[in-house]
Amino acid sequence: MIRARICFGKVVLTVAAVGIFSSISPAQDTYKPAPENLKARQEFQDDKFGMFIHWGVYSILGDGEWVLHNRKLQLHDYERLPGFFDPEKFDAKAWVALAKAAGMKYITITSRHHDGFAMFDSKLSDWNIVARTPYKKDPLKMLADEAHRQGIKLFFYYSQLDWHNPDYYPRGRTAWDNGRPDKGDWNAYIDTYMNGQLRELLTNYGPIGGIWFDGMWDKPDADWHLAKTYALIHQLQPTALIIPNHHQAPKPGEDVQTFERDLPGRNTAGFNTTFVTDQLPLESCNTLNGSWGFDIGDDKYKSAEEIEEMLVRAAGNNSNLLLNIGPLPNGEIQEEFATRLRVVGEWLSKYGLSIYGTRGGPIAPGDWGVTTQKGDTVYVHVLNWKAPLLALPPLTRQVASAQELINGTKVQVAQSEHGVVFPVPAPEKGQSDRVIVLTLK
Ligand code: FHN
Repeated sequence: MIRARICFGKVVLTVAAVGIFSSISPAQDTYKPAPENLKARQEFQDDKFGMFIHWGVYSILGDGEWVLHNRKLQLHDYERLPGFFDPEKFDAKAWVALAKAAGMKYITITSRHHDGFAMFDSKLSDWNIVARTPYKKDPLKMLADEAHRQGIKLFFYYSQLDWHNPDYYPRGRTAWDNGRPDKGDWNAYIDTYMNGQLRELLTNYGPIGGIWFDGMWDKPDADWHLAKTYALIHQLQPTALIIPNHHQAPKPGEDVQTFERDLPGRNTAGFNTTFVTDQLPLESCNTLNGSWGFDIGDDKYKSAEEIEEMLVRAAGNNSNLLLNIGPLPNGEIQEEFATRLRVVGEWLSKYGLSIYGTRGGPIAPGDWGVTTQKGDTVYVHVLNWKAPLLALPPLTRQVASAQELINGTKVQVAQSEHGVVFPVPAPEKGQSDRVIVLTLK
């Protein structure tokens, strides 16, 4: 059911395709990460916890970021939304401060989602917040400046899938009922439009943490010119990490493997690969309630304890957690999100030692809990264990001493070739994690 009405007259390409990428080598098959890129990967792993933000003109409708597709809205109707998107309560300082209060070390925000609407000042098209909204300002610039001021990294989510630009053609799996036209120039879309916008994001916002790609799954067999795009990013900012949410095994030029609503190697969500690389940092993203973009009917908020457990399980699986909130259309972050995040931040001020800067520990994660490790220290996170003694598989190194993280109380450890056994304190009310610190000889 393709409707042939064309309503894209407003897409204006102002950058010529020829010449702008002439200095970019497409030799990504031989991609060797620059030393500063490798350092950025390590820092990323150390950071462990990030804030994901889905925010766009769709937020007005309070029905998630897929509302255009799900409600089969016509593009000319959807194009009315920017006319009343005026987030007068948006406060970059408060957003960054909240992320920091939550113990998050980076923010990943939608620079544009599948509706293609740029939440930044783009010269590639007027389908952007500065040109089309009464707000007329660039929130990503304010956020980038504030992130730099407060010392937190900023990543840009960028949807390769675009439901608005006619050159995103042939269409993929989504948005067939929105009056999109039946012709377009795919190469122009990728080489001129998308790469042009990426160049803006990597040029006009100071040092950024990286680009978080989404949407390739819409056309898994298409030629996305990845080598060219990845080379552009690495040339413009070698420290910027490429994080592709294509749900496949990592490809040359990518810097992080990410998993959606699942821990690495799991596929309960139904779209992740179970292949897990041991060459790249890992990240798992999830939602604080059930939605990415603001959904007025969604009150399935996870408790602070559930979020803490998600973070601990991610760390024990050698992964970061990127936790999403969908701000209101007026720019506010609702209290239901903020209060929970602050509680997690307080918890991290006590337990952060066992999370930040660690890697997955020596013992396989299980329902009982996980381990993390930093140098000679192993943190045993007991998450789901009711018995007074815990027996773990053998460690290759001797335990020199053991104590409870929270109060330093000494723990008696019995170690043999059969394993490591120690008592675990009874959990206190609302306690998500009991951490035993093992110092190895
Ligand atoms: O379709 C998107 C969805 O809206 C959201 O952005 C998530 C975040 O991981 N990713 C997509 C689907 O893979």
